[in-house]
Amino acid sequence: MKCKKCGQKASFNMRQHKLALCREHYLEWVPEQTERFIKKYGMFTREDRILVAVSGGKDSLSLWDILIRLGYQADGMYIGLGIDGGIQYSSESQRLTQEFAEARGLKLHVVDVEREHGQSIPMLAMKTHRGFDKPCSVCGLVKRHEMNRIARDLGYNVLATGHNLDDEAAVLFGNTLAWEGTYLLRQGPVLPAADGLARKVKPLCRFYEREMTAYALLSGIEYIYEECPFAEGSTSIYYKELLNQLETTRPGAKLTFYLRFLEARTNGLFREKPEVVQNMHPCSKCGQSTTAPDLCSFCRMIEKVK
Ligand code: Q46
Ligand code: ZN
Ligand code: ZN
Repeated sequence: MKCKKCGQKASFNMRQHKLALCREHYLEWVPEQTERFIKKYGMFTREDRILVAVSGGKDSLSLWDILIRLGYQADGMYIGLGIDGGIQYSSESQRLTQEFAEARGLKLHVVDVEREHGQSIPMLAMKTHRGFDKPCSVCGLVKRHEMNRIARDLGYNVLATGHNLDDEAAVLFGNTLAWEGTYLLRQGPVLPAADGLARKVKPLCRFYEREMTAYALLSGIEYIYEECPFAEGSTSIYYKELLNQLETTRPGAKLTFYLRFLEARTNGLFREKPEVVQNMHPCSKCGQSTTAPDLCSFCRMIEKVK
């Protein structure tokens, strides 16, 4: 297999794009494509202050790397979840993230959930009885809340996450199985800013997971290979496996599924339930917008465990 651009031996082949590239051209191609998606979906400009949520995994570190290469103002934020024991997931991912930032002279904000709110994610999950064995719902709530809080307090207007096509297709698959209109409407490359919450963007949403793995490996980014121990057996991993089977027999199926959805969404196929919009108001404690009567679900959880 030869590189389509220079004719040298290709390092990476993308069946779904009918494109093979050498290392050098692959490392050019990924940022070029990212820039194209940023413009196409109107994600941000070089004037925006971007906060990248970094977990120490290949996607978020690659995203940060790409945005810096492209000349955007992008700082990082790492949230310490306190998920240790066994593979020391949190401490190891934090170490790799800090090393990544130091080696490149980048600004990284580290938020430790336990130091900030008195409880780690596993402790919160246990005390609230929300997922004794799987703290993922608590974890998602905390991560969302903390990202919004840091972006607001430190004056970032854009929040970028490293979700790739496999992530987005799996979420889409789940939401489609249940025809979750409100979720479907809110899923996309850009979620506009609203009620003091920063705009949320996913610049990698059109890259396959294996494309991002190749990018991280070929550019020599050191990332945590292990997934969070709680990810094992999750529904989203099951959906990813199903979609991978489909992709094997029909290369490009995942991308088509996602892109056609974006088209349908733009064409007004999904609508938000009117009551959701009407009931939005700021939480009386933290000020983030919520549909709950007084405190948002994050603040209610923190009150409960106190
Ligand atoms: S970090 Fe948190 Fe994930 Fe671990 S506890 Fe679940 S949600 S699996 S992306
Ligand atoms: Zn080449
Ligand atoms: Zn609140």
